[in-house]
Amino acid sequence: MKATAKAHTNIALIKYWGKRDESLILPMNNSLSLTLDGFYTTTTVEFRDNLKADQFYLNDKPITGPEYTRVTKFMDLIRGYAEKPSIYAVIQSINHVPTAAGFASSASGFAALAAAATRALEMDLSNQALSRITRQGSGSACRSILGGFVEWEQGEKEDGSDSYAVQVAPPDHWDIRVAAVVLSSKMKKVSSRKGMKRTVETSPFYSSWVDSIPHDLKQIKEAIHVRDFETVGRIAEANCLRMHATTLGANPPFTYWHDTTMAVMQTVKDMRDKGIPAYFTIDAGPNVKVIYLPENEAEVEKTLRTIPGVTDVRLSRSGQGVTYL
Ligand code: 2P0
Repeated sequence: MKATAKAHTNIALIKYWGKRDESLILPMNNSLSLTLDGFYTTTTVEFRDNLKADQFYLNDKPITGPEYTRVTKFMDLIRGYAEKPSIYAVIQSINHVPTAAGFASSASGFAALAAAATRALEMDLSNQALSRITRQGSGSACRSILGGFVEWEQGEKEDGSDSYAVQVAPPDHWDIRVAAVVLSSKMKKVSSRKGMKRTVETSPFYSSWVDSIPHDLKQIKEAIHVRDFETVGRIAEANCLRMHATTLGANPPFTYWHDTTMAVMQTVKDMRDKGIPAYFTIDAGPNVKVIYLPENEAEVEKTLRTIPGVTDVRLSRSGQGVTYL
């Protein structure tokens, strides 16, 4: 009754921003991401007969409080699916996702946890079924079940049975790279969960955001298929800007951007003016991710490192989906 799984984080090129069902974690729109090989979580789940509750260790430290509650509630869900309601586990997670790099470790974290726990319970699930379960831990995590370019289909059903991730192209389809630009700024103030909820409930720009998704998705999938980098980058950047515009219309308004965030955005545009194809995207925090092609790696990294306020640049390639160790 023991299994270990490894899952990578992912970066959304078409963002997930807003839920239509908060408890089942059903999104308002489809999203599309690239799974990244550089940042991952490894989780071991071992069920033991003598335990009266789960134990959760993150990077070898015992975890309590809200973080523990979120994990054990997710384990309850998996126990429910397995029809084994009162068997508890020791969960050991090692995060290779630098929090400072602005990646939500929840994506790789819940993907690795779902994979390890269901494997330990010998549930033998398809990727589709595993993605559906993972989604209920954290939305973006359902995309990390698969490698390469991945689309999370929002689905229409109230029970969420048609809301899961599908692979658009495998990692070896296209060597496209991502630089995570780390800023010296502090932790974000509005969590993505609270930020998207406030935006859905109060921003008059929200419906325009949702309306814009099908066109972005159609175009970006065509461009991924033919490896048209400029179209992929242009759409991803515009989609990111539109997502962030919804937060400015929220009540109370907010933004995840800092001054250095905008300095990085400007530098990326300047690189393009000099003929280097690079595009930015930003999640629910101040850090910036830059997508570029392998032949421009040295120049992109060097340029990003010169920006005042940038403390680190971490490079990553396209990564694979969940694996079992
Ligand atoms: C994304 N983000 O598509 C978007 C873009 C942030 C901005 O998914 O509430 O941690 O657990 O479903 O998945 C972050 O939200 O939120 C996110 P929950 P999650 O990557």
